[in-house]
Amino acid sequence: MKTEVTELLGIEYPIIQGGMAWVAEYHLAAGVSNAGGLGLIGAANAPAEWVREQIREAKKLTDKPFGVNIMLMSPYADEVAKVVAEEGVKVVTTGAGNPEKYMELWKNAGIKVIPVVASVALARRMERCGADALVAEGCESGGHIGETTTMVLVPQVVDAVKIPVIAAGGIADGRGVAAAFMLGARGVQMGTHFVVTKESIVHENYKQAILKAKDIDTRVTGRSTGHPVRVLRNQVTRKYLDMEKQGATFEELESLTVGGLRRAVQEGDVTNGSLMAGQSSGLVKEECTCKELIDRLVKETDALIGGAGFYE
Ligand code: TUI
Repeated sequence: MKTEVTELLGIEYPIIQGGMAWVAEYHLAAGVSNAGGLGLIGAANAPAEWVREQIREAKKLTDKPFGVNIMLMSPYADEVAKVVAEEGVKVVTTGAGNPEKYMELWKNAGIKVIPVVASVALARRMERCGADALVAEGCESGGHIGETTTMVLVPQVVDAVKIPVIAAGGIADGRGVAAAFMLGARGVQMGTHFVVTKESIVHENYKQAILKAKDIDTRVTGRSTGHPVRVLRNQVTRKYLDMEKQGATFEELESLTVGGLRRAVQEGDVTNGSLMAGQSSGLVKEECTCKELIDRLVKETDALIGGAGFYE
């Protein structure tokens, strides 16, 4: 599965792990990188020194390239942007914003920069300011999402830019990977299935909730506030969506979900916590190691399109 993305990043398979808040810490990132993909540490809303520590711990577990995802709405984004350059991180992905102001710093540090985009407009802008590749993330994804599905976003982004495009959103098996290649992607990013791996430190209750979820079990909260977030439905999403319908304010809605992702990940609070997960939850059937998952994805994809010239 040699593609422009494996060449660019110096990895074996063009499979990237999403930079999920609270979930994507160094054990998972190293697990994915050691299995031949690209693991990511999710900086999320964490302070820069936490990110520095995570980078140093990941380096102890793997000699392979790994990256850091910077969530641009974080109050610590400026400091984290400097830490990744200081620590010699090879790859940065960004989410939830426009990383333009950091581009020069990262390029000067030799970092490969891969912004996550949910629109053609931002894709074009990122190419112009020097991005090495893009993740085009459809709204099937978990967490903070855009408006457009993977099926229609990916080919439009592919048509709009010359740099390689990595597809994300709704991909959890070899059929999804093969489909992404046919849409013109040169790699995939997956989050939800990596939550349910042996290396993932996520609470067992959260993993079980993804394993049990069916096709219709996610909800998007926050459309009314301009911060749409896809999560598994539970007691708190029911209340949240009711309150949204009744015109609750941003502050009232925030008070329902503040700290909810941490409670779900660390304490296993699946009733009142925020279980960010994509629509691919319904495709996730069992927990396995990162290596088992990546080996299976490669085998399934090869059986579908190996030799058909889609990787080039
Ligand atoms: O960033 C993500 N997914 C995330 S970030 C996150 S942390 C969070 N926690 C609680 C509430 C809200 C967020 C959880 N999941 N994916 C990448 C992504 N980026 N999806 C959509 C976007 C995006 C949206 C608008 C990127 C840029 C943008 O506009 C930027 C601009 O200036 O046009």
